[in-house]
Amino acid sequence: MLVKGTQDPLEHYRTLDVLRNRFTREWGEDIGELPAMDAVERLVVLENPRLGLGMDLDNDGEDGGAEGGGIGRGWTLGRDIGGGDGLGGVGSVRSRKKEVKKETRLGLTYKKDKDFGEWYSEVCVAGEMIEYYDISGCYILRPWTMAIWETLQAFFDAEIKKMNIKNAYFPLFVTENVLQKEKDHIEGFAPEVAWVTKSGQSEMEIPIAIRPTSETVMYPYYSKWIRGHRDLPLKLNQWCNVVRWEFSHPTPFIRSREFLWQEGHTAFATKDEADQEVLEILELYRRIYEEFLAIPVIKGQKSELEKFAGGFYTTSVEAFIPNTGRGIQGATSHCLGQNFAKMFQINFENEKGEKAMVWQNSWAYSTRTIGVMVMVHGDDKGLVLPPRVASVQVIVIPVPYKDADTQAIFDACRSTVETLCKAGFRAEVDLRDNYSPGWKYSHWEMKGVPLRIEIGPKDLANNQVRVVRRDSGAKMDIPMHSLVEQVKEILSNIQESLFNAAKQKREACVKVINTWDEFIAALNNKKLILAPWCDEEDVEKDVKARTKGELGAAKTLCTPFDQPRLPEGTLCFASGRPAKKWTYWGRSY
Ligand code: 87F
Repeated sequence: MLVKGTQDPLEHYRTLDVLRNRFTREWGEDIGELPAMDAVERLVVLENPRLGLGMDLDNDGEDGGAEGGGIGRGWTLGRDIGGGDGLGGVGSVRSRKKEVKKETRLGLTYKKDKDFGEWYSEVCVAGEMIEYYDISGCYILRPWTMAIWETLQAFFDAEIKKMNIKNAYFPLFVTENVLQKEKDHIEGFAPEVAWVTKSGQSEMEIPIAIRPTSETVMYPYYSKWIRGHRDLPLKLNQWCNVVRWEFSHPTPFIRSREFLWQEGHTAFATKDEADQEVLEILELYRRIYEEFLAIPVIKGQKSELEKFAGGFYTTSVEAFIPNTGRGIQGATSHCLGQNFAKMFQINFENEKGEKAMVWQNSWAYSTRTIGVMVMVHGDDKGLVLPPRVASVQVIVIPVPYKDADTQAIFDACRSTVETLCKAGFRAEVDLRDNYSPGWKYSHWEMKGVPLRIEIGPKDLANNQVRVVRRDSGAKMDIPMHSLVEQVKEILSNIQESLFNAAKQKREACVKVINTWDEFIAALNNKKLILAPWCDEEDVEKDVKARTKGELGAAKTLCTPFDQPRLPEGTLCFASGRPAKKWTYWGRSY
């Protein structure tokens, strides 16, 4: 939509060069002296598939940077940018003011609070985390995603190595025979197993399954490798992909048909050792969520109904998505007991020379972690990345002005990045000359970069930089000489703020209830429900049946290790029987 002046100028011209404010016919060809944008009051390029991002640009001649304030300003809240004017070099200086009200926006079509599902998909794509693929439920993980995954991987891999857990790699395929060994537990999962039935045009003699998890792939070899107590513990981990052919609504990261994970499989001589490891691993999962992704989680034990059927007991970290009122299992650490040892004959000769069965654990976290991060921190401007996992923590953007010394500004940007990188930050500069500063602000906001540094003529003159926080939009000028110290402090403050804000939001959703009526009211209010429960399987089944509906049934999320006091005589909210524990309930992903 072009308003005022020429009706349809884009029909005649190949490109609108917003950086130079010129219409062009071919790339780079300047076809006249008339500045293009002067004729335009408002330019809306919404959802233009060629441009990718939607734009709504107002010709107010400002760069969208922060107004007002000089050296020594403190943080100012409230944003006047959101997209800048997109006019680049023309009028790109903070001090220039015009009458026209600013209403510039480059961004998302959907709002987080209004259309959460659509917002989530849009933010994953526009933030360049995900690209949709032509097979439903399969997604391309773009470098912006993989960098986060690699950060989490580096942390976890180093931690498990300290625990003397070794990496291995087992094949992707498993025969039907071996898969069936686990048939009691596989039964419920069978529809999700994907099979290879053909090679070229010929049917395979024996179809082979693609691993949905690797118990059946690995344990025959555990049986072979473990002979005596000196072979124990056997502690292996593998980083790999798995395939589960889900039929419910696929969602990037959260429910995809192929995903990346680590799966740990360990075998011990004693239950005590296994028990201890379950909790050690669970603590690492808590740290991934809380220390890296800035997401609060609840550690606890799964109910009998919700545990891994093949295991002895299951522990998990549970996160919560306030917008949908749904819990989400963040990662699981299972004690398998001796169930698989029986199935796969994983025996050893103990110190007394007797035959014994091993105790086993298995544990996993997946790329789902990243989806939870997008859901919890993202906002209407796009992704919000916690500094500890952001592959770019600081983006430096030059804000040139036609009369200013552009080269000097570019040099200052480069040297700022160099200083930051030398100090150990992940910083980059965006020197592209085909995008305006305003466009770049929006672009990097969409990608969730925690901190933006703008350098314009005034900053150069004052030997300072302007920094803008992604989480709050707060702005501050900082003198060059204290750049490193201040950036360090701001980034660690952003990390902490994100966690605190997420925790506060979650806490506001927790509802402690005692009766069925309170339970239903809380469920309808999208709460994370903490209820006294008798811990009987039939009662959980009954609650599921009674809450079945369009939004999905309520179920137990976990029984938190951190138990509030349960006053004597407290009754189960659902059955009226004596309550045994406090348990979290809710709808979940
Ligand atoms: C889908 C198809 C076939 C989950 C499945 O949690 C089998 C399964 O066994 C299956 N979906 N599971 C449970 C996985 C249990 C366990 N495996 C190792 C873990 C941690 C890592």
